[in-house]
This record gives sequence, structure tokens and C-alpha cells, in this order.
Amino acid sequence: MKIVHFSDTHLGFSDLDVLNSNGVNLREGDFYKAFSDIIDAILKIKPDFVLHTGDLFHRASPTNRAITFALEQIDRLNRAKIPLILIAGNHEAPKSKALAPILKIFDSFENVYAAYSQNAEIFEFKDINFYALPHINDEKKLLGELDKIENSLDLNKKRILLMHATVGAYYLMHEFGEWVFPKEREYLFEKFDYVALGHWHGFSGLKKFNNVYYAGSSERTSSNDTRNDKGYVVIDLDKDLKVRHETIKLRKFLKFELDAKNLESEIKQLDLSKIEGAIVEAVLYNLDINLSMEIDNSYIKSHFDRASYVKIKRHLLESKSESYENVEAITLQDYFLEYINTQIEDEKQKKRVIEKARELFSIVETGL
Ligand SMILES: [Mn+2]
Repeated sequence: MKIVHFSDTHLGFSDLDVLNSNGVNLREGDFYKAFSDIIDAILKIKPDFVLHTGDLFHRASPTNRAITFALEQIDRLNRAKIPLILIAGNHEAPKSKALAPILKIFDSFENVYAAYSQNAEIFEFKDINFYALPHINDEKKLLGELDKIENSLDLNKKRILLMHATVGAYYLMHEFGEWVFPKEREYLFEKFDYVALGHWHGFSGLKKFNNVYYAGSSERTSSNDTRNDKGYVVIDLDKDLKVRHETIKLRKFLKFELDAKNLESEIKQLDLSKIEGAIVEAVLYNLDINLSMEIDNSYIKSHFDRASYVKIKRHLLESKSESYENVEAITLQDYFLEYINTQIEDEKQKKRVIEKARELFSIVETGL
């Protein structure tokens, strides 16, 4: 029995102020591409089942584009008669009862089994049962639903558990509403042939167990996520459990660190062979406030013109940036008077200039 597990596809996620050639936000388009690449791969693999463990959508109320895209792509699986088991994650779970759950859009799909209400669902097939625990806002209720699963295990069939949760403190995403699976319930995992987890964005097998896996996300929801190994998991359940992670091709994220004091030679030495279409972060360091004012963003960007997006970060030398912040914190008048104080030595003349400056500032400030 072959199963494909993927997760955290965050359809509708957008980032960076740049459009692709279809006029869609570049990163939003990247997430659609990652999704359809995975559907392409699944149709080639022809597994017996497909699992998606939550955060199919980035929001509980996705845009029309995200919804129609999801419908089109899931329909490809549906028409190929590959059953898809799906649970709601914390991102798409409605935060209030007034909102209808978005995953309900798949109700009319014959081969889609979605758990999105605030209940656990058991989807039963001939040789295998899927125990689907969606994200549930009320933790007490969530634990009650977990009890229900524990009490309904059919030991004559293969068993798969689907959850969207943090298991072990390492996998915390520091997000609103994320659920930390209670350690004292971890004994449950060995009652399943495979535990399919969503929420953590890197592919990961939990060391303590040999059957508990995060599929990881299909794309990067932040430029801090520099992982290149995004994709899907292929599971072979026939004898011993075999788990293989397959990666898909993502847009490149490239980071360049540039010494601002030797900028020209630093730029000359750049390896730009992989720059085409990439998202670039150029970090200027060794920078004081005067030098920073001399270096124009457009000058830096002109060297990365084959990239899709260039973000420039400036790391000011610490002592200088402190004094700069102090300048901002005082009024322009105080700053100017302080300047006069240091520039004019003759006390009489200094007093005269300071009085004149105060007079002029008072005119500006009262608007007379
Ligand atoms: Mn997620």
C-alpha cells in the first residue's frame, strides 16, 4: 500500500511587493506552483491514498483565486479516483462559530474525505482506517476527540493518525492557536502504522518514534526559512514502514553579505551564476551612518537585475547607530543649538547666533 503525505501548502499566502508575469503576487504564484507540482507528482505515483495534514489554505477566508485554484487542483486527484484525506490546520480553522469552515468546499468531491468540523472523524476503508483529528480551538474538546479516536481503534486494519500539532517543544511555530500535543499521550503513537503530522514546516521524522513524521510545507512562508528540501513524503506500508521524502524545485533564496567599506570590489567578486529569478537579500555590513547615506539602494539593486526581488539590509556599526538615534530623539532646534555650541568659539558671537536661532525657530514653530 502506497500513500503520499503532504502538508502546509498555505494557498493564498502572499509576500513581497512584486508581481509575476500573470499579474499575481510573485510569492502567491510560487505557492500555487509548488502545489500543482506536487499534484503532478502524485498523479504519476498513483498512490492508494493521499494525506494532507492541514493549512491547505493560509487563511480561514481565502481569496477567490486561492479557492478556485484549490478546487481545480483537488479535482485532478478526485477525477483520478485517488482518495484524499484532509484535516483543517490552525491557519484555516475558523476563529469563530460565525464563519463556515472553508474545507467544506470539498463536500461534493466523491474522493475527498475532509475533517474540518470541531470533531475527530474516522474514515474507514477496506484494509485501512484514517483517524483524522483537525485543529480544534477548544483544547479540552480536542483532548476529548483524541479519547474518542483511542477508543475506536480497529486493530484488524492498518491505522493512520492525522494531526496538526506541535509534538515536542522543538516543533513550536510560535503561532496563534497552535496545539502542543500532551507528552503523556505520546504512547498513542505506537498504536498506529503511521502518524501523519502537519504544522512544522520542515520534513522531519521524530527521533523518539519510528512512525511519526512531519511532511513539512510545500514552500517557504518566510525568508528566514532557508530550507531547500520542500516537497512530499512517499510511504510504503506493505511490510515494514518505508518513508521517503521527495523534494520539488523552489525559487531560489540567495543571501549576499557585502562589506560596505570595500563595496566595489565586493560586488565584482559576487557569484551571480544562480541569480536568475531568485529572491535576493543583500546585507551591507561595516557601515557607518555617513557611508550609508552615500550608498544608494538603486546602485546595489542594479547589480542584481536578473533577480526577481532584491531586499537590502543595512547593518549599521553599533556605536554610530546609537549616536544617530540620539540625534533623532531630540528636536531639530536642540540639535541645531548644540551644533552652534560646538562650532562657534567666541562666547559673545555664540550668544548672538543662539538668540537669533531661537527667534527663527519660534517663528517656524508658531507658523507666523
Ligand atoms: Mn502551517
